[in-house]
Amino acid sequence: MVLSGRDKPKVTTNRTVIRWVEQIAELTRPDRIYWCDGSEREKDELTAQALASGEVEALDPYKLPGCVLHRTAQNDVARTEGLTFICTSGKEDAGPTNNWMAPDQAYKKLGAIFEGSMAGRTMYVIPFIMGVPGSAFNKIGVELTDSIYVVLNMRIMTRMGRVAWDELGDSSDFTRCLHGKADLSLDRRFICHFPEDNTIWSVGSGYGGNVLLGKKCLALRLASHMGRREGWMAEHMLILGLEDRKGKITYIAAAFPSACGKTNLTMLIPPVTQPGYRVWTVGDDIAWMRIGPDGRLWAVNPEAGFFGVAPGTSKKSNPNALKTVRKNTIFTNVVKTPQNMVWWEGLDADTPAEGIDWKGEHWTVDSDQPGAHPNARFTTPASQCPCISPEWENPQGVPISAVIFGGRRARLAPLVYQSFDFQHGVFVGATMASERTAAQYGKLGEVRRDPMAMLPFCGYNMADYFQHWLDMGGKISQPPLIFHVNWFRTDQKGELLWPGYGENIRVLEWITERCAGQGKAHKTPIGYVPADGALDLSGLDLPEEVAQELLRVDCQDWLEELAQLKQFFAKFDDRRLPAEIKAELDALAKRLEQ
Ligand code: OXD
Ligand code: MN
Repeated sequence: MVLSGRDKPKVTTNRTVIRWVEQIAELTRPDRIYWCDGSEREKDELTAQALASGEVEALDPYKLPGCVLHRTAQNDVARTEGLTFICTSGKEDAGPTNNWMAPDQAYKKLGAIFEGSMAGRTMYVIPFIMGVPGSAFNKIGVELTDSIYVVLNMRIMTRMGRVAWDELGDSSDFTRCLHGKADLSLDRRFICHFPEDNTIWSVGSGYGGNVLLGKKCLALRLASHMGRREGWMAEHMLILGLEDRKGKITYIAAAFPSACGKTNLTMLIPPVTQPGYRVWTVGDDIAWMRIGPDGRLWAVNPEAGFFGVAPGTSKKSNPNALKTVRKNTIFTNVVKTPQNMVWWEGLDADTPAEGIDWKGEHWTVDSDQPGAHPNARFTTPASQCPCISPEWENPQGVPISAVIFGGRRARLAPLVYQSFDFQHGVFVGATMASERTAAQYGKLGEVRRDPMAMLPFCGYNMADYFQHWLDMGGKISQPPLIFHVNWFRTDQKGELLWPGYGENIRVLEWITERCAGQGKAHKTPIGYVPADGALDLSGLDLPEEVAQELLRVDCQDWLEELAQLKQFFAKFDDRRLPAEIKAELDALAKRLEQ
């Protein structure tokens, strides 16, 4: 098919892009093709169209200027990991933790669903940059989609439009991203990644994590693959700068599973008891890290916005996020109040007596159903965040002094511990686990192993991924220190022991002290925990026995954990699993037995 008339692009002359768009249009047969330029006028026009079609709804234009509300289909509210595939020629290259489909079979299967699926619809062509324009870290993608919601979200989450066409020029080096809503049925929903072709096809969903293809699909699944090939790392990590009382900023990258508080931690406001500290946000979800000329690891946030979990976001948990979302934000699956404001469980303010819930139905505060979906989201520009780091768009990134791994463990893991060295740190990351949250389908609360919080996002065999971490460690002359945190330890009654939120600064303080060669620690079989008195607990009403319980390492519990770890690692081909991981397992067993 050759594009003609209004379907012809005015924004690019890139032959490879045009030929590919023609090819996809032949398959999906849209009524028209719209080439995005990223302008404000385009945003206004598309928003007006989306309002007219009901795809988004208006909110109070004075209190929430530039904001709209969207509801997904009821069967389409989270990432569908069971329908997400890595399509490499060899099955073993996807590994035992990914779903795999042969590339030919995947193109055929999804091709049949895409066929004619855009008839009566517009296909939007969205060029986007993951990374900062002009940075050597950049990757460029072009997403074709039949969803205006996707276009409006991609405007916030990426640098898109003319800036991306300019950056791409005539190059054929871009990720080919195809998304179609098709009929949104679960049995015709697939999210397929083709690392060997730099291609992503996603069909049958309208949920952000499945359809904003720059985010999880490109910036993690494909990028992790690219990073391995090109010698860098794509990680599911927030990036923050912690400024101390002397004005020194230490940059930290931290991996937590989805919906475990990355956005809250990266926007943390220290309590009044900890004056002089300040947290600067660089990113809340993804870090691309390379070795700099100084031998340190430098990290860039490739995104331009936050796609954060709304429920639980409150003045207490994250006042900076609430300030960020006051304008130019897309709210998905939250409650709409009669005043055209938004509300969600855990907002702890302005609770409406009634409203329209995430399903679009009348809802009252006495309802036994939540008004907002537990995985309701806000999509908001990072530039609006009050604590955005002045370095967040630095094309070189920021130097990382510490890496934190964390999970939601009611019992096992102490509040914080430090690995013995980089290799042991890789093992700590590889053995991460967390209780399941609402960001993915499945049973809530169940413990699942989630190495480096990358289980759903690693685009290749995780055994090779562990090896890549170890190889990178061998090349970084000034490696970051590696820590593990657990804000979620509970007592016998299931009550959280640690106050969390802003008080987490106390743990970050100890971590930065360790990075500066200070901060006292005590050696345990699993790593270094803060020595008595090393964690600043002043002004915190925490009984001594609770403080001790938070840092306790129970060898019996860890021996049970060890058995589960062995089971998890047994999933991998023994020849592929790095010897260093096996050595660390043995070493942990020995230390525990002693
Ligand atoms: C996210 C996720 O949306 O991890 O960031 O699910
Ligand atoms: Mn995430």
